Amino acid sequence: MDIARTPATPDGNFEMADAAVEPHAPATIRREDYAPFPWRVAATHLDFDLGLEKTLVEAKLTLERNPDAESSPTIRLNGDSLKLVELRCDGEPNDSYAMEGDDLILTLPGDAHELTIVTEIDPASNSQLMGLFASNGMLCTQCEAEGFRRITFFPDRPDVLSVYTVRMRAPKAQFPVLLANGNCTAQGEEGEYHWAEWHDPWPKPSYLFALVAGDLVARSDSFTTMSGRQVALNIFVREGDLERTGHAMESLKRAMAWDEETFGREYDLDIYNIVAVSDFNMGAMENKGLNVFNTKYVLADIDTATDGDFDAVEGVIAHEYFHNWSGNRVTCRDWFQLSLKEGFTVLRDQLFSQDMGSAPVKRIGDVRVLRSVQFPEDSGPLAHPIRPDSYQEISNFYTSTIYNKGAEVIRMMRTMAGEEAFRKGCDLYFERHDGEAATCEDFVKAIEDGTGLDLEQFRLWYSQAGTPKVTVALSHEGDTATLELAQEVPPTPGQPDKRPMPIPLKIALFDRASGTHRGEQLVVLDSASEKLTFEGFAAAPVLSVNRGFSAPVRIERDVAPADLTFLAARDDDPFARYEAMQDLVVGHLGDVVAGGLAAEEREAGREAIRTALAAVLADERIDDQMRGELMMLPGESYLMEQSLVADPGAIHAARETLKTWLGRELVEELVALHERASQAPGTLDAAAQGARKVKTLALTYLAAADPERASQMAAAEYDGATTMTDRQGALMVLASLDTAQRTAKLLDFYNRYRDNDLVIDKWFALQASSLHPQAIEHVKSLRNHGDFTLRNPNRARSLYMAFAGNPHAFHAASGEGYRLIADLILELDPVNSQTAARFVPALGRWRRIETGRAALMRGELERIAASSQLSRDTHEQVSRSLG
Ligand code: 0A1
Ligand code: ZN
Repeated sequence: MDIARTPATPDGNFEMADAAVEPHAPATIRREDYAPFPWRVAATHLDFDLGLEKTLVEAKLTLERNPDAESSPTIRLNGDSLKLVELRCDGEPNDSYAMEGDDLILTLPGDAHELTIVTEIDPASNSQLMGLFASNGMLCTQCEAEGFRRITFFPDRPDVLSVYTVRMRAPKAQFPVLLANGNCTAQGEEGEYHWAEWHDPWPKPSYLFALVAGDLVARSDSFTTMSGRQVALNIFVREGDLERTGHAMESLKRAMAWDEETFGREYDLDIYNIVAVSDFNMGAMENKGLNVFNTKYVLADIDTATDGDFDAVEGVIAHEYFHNWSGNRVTCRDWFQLSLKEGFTVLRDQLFSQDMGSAPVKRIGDVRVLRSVQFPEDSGPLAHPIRPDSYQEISNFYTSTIYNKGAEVIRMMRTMAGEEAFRKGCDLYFERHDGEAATCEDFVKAIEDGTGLDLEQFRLWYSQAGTPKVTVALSHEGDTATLELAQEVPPTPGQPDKRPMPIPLKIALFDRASGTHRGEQLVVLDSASEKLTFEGFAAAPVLSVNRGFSAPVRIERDVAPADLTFLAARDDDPFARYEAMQDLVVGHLGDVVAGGLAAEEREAGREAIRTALAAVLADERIDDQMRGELMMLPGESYLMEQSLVADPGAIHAARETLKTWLGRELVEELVALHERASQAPGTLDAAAQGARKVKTLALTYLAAADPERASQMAAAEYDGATTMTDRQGALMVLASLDTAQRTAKLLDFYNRYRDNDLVIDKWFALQASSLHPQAIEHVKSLRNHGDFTLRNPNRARSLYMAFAGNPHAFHAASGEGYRLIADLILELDPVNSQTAARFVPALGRWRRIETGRAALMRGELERIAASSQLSRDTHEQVSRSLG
């Protein structure tokens, strides 16, 4: 059907913004322009005639005017790359519509209409993996954020909620399983075809729609909810993968029980389906009653998944399940509110994982991710508040800031309110907004009303970007200890001036002699600076601050290395202990990189670290999981964050030198630890997992100190491994060494797992992230490996994300690493723009890197920007990065 003719009247959904932009610059969508949609879609009936290359979709929309919105004579139905076959209004063919870009604009005279829209799509050629796409012969959808418009014309915005009924028809042999949201209400056969009808009684936005058709098998189980309802649980996978779904199923049941106990949330359908798909842009998707998962977060057994993979499966299964309330029952009014569902759901999954395993180790891991990913984002050109004010492409805002900082912001409210009061606030939020599309403000208001906290000033955490810096100084005179605190929120793009925010800091003052304190206190710093006094300290105490990482801030404390050594050995808060250890190393490496250290100063600095690390290795009061955390040197990305302008080469060299020295100094202790840990069984209990963790860490120190010996040990460990954790750990060590064992074991690993995509992803990633001097060459030749493809996001990321996160290779002084990533972005962009755009931030950090490298990084960004074919995703990220 051809494109029509009437002038379009825009309505509703932000589209007035930036009307007069230059042809190349995509429009900017602004939060302040929000207006409710003029129409309601009371019911949506979808009829799919499914085929890999050709699928016909008939959509019937029952429309009525929205009394809460400004009336409009037209309706805008979003579309993206759609072929319109037929359009009827109230049963009559209609060709008086207009196209505005890919959107369809129709004039509707009455108050209620029924629209019938037939579209044709080609799932097999959908390499963007948004909308309906084919993966390994199955059909599957991804609609968040704006994928539904690639299926049919629709008001594709989260505040338009509709009740969906879906009918699918497909060749039975090719697609024996037909799934959609809600409950299956009817099914039947027609010769070689069969059909199924699904109905979801819960009104939902289009981004939660899902459909799956394929040759799949399921692991089935059931869960009885707190009110006694039976829920059928199914995890659908390809036949050969069924055995690896046990952990996911157990995780799901644990998550369902935990959400009842901890948040009082019960599941609300009779069936909960999960489908695993190998081609997927993200981790997983919370579609109502039909979660779609990247196989990476479903499949796990001890031979093919590491302990970390097991934890990740549990965490992501829980995350998607928790969305059923925080996201689905209460959804977002618009995409600026994304953190409303994501920040809250991340917090919920973090608390769940804390309860399932070691809480301190989980907390440390979460903080490590925040600091190595979110902090750099918050101090670079892509910094944005957890509730952004504008965007061009919403896919670019699925960021660590929205997710991880969003979770930290809610966690702070919980810390200030206490667990019980926080729960009351959450109950109130769910009660008030069930069935609605809500805002971050609605959430804060509910927490405020439910807890009694005054969150007026706290709301700044939603509107101001940037990681606050808190300066801490403790002085002592007579009987009094004085704590001086000051905060500074740095300028970020578009936000030159900031106001002080409430920063909840848990603190304790330790008596040096006894190693005890008088109790933890919560101090809320809500002005630019503050002075607090503490009486009754005859001797100067040692300050432990931001315990448990109670606020997502950067602490600058003027503290003697001796105090850090004290805290590293004695602090009763595990996070603070970890933090002291990190600070000790960060301080020393910072001094080394800055240069000018006298030999004795350098000696004293590393001696303090050696003493602290030796104590950690010997400490019998901590378990191996925690020991592993304390053994880890701060990552290079975090170290680079410490200076305004970083020299990645110098940081890498200083860190490697320290690791080598520590490995040599503590060789006996490390070998003993390795031996002791090697006795642990290949089981999944916490003690065995901890043993595996310290075993590999000990090897990494030894590899730096004595490569030949470590190579022998790693090869033996590889050969004797009964778990993927050990096998991968040993291979990781070998991959960084230039020894004959490296080649032999890499080949063995490949041959052993050549039929398992997820494990072959590890094989690519290990080589791309190795410390080997020829890592760049390896990546170049792996690009041409027969198993490499850009069409599978997991595979593309396994090689190139691992490489972009490998500082010594990515930041090679020649600029070759930057070129490699820029080439990748240009090649991947037309195939899968969402995935391509996710590589841009690596180059976007150029302002924080020394001038020589910065010029090379910038040059590559300019080369990308010069391409006339860029997607909106990549265009936005590149122009912000150059901006
Ligand atoms: N809501 C999902 C994340 C997600 C977002 C976009 C996607 O499409 C490419 C897929 C998944 C979550 O938080 O789990
Ligand atoms: Zn989520």
